[in-house]
Amino acid sequence: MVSSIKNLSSYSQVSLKGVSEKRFGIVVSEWNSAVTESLLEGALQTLLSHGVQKKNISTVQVPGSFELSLGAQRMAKNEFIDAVVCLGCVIQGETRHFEFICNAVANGLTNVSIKYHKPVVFGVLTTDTYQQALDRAGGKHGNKGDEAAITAIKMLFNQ
Ligand code: DLZ
Repeated sequence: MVSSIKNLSSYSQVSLKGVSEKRFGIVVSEWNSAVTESLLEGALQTLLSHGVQKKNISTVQVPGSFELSLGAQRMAKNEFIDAVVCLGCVIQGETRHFEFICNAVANGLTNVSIKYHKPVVFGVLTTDTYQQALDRAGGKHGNKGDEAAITAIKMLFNQ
C-alpha cells in the first residue's frame, strides 16, 4: 500500500452532479490519534473540495479500529447517510492483536456495506511501523484519508 505509486486521489470532478446533496458519515478511531486525525483532516478536505457541504458530513469517534464496524453500522442504518468512511490505524506489534483487529474490521465493514447497500470505505492503515503510518497520513506517501473520501465518492457516482 504505497500511496505515491498506486493511489485513488486523482479523480475528475466532471460527473459529480448532485454531490452537494450527498451525506457522508465518517467514523474515526481514536487509537493512534495523531495518525487518524490526519486521515480525518484529509478525508474532510477532500469531501469539501469535491463539493460536499460541510453540514452534510457527520463525524463520530470510536475508541479503536475494532469498534469501526459498530460505528459504521450506526451510520449506515441512518437513512439520511449515503456513504460511510471509516478511518483507523493498526500497527503491527508483537502479538496477534494486529491480525485479529484487521480481519475483524475488514469483515465487519464489508458486512455493513452489504447489509445496508451503501459504500462503507475501509480507510484503515495497517502498517508494520508507526513511521509507515505517518508516511501515509499526510506524509511522503500521501494521505489515505483523501483516498478513502475519493473512494466513497466514486462508489456513489460510478454506478
Ligand atoms: C488493543 C489494540 C491494539 C493492541 N492495537 C490497536 C491498534 O494498533 N490500532 C487500533 O485502532 N486499535 C488497537 N487496539 C484497540 C482495539 O481496536 C479495540 O479498541 C480494543 O480491543 C477494545 O475493543
